[in-house]
Amino acid sequence: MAVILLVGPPGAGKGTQAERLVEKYGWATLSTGEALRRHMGEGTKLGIEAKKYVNEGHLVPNETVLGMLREEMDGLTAQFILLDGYPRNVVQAQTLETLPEKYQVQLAVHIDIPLEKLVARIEKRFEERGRADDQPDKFRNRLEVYDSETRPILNFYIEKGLYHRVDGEGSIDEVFSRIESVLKADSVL
Ligand code: B4P
Repeated sequence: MAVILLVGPPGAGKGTQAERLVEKYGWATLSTGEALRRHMGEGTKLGIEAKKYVNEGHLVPNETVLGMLREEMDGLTAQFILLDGYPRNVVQAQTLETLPEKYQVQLAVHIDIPLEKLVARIEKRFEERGRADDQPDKFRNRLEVYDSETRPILNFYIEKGLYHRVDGEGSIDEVFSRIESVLKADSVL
């Protein structure tokens, strides 16, 4: 077992591409955003705590997310785990390195996309699904948090030789085949 990270700004398509990879290759996926939304929907203690941060477009405290991540990861058995939305800052990236060998990162795939494209996608998703954190002012917060807290993890993985950039513009199929090329080049596929 090994971990493949999908990294990118909110709305880059991490969740969308993870779903496609799971469908085609039968891997496991774990989205911290989805897991937090599930806890929020079920009104668990963790969900009530997370809601204050998620709905404002802020990051949930590291310890809260880590506890949830460990719990979710321990139930997975696939050859690869696609981690979508974790790590979100350098401390989370360092924390991931302290987990057992089977949870170590083999590859960090950065889905890179210009800001204007993200805004259009999220506006569309807000109209369709009404996610509280997709409201324009909350979404702006999420982009700022991405720039200040999450972007630095790209360098963290560049320095470790695990970083791969994928152009996130174009159709879902086009982005998917670019990700497949990266995975083939790294002998994951
Ligand atoms: P996430 O759930 O991770 O954010 P997301 O916006 O859903 O990102 P994703 O890139 O997955 O977008 P998607 O595929 O849906 O996080 C939400 C919140 O949870 C965070 O703000 C934070 O509060 C909290 N959180 C999560 N992880 C955390 C952590 N580790 N630590 C602390 N807090 C954490 O794509 C977006 C839209 O674009 C979709 O509607 C999709 O249909 C569309 N789309 C995708 N690809 C497309 C393409 N190629 N062309 C056109 N449209 C496309």
